[in-house]
Amino acid sequence: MSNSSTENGHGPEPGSHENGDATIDEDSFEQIEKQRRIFKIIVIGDSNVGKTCLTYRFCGGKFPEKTEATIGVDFREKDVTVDDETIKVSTQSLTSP
Ligand SMILES: Nc1nc2c(ncn2[C@@H]2O[C@H](COP(=O)(O)OP(=O)(O)OP(=O)(O)O)[C@@H](O)[C@H]2O)c(=O)[nH]1
Ligand SMILES: [Mg+2]
Repeated sequence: MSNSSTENGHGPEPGSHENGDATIDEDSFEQIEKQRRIFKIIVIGDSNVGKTCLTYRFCGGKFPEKTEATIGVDFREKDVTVDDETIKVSTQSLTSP
């Protein structure tokens, strides 16, 4: 089976999208490789016990001045390096029933 891009001895031009694949430079690829693991933390608890403050403090590094009751889900993310691997920690603070 032949491939039109190699039949004439020439491969695809660097950066070409001949095969429909988007090209990606090495740095970006390494970045994706390093960040591919995502750890998800779900915080559940009674109303007004500090769930939003806890995730805000963890992801933002400081305690919020004031908070309001969460309606639905409160998403936050933070990159954390563990043993030379950068992981993404995703927190979800859920509203209480
Ligand atoms: N003293 C003290 N107050 C806190 C602490 N954590 C949160 N609070 C206060 O508790 C109140 C409620 O905090 P939230 O983080 O909004 O609570 P929550 O659990 O997300 O509340 P809901 O979204 O309504 O379920 C706020 O007035 C905070 O300032 C803490 O560690 N110490
Ligand atoms: Mg909340």
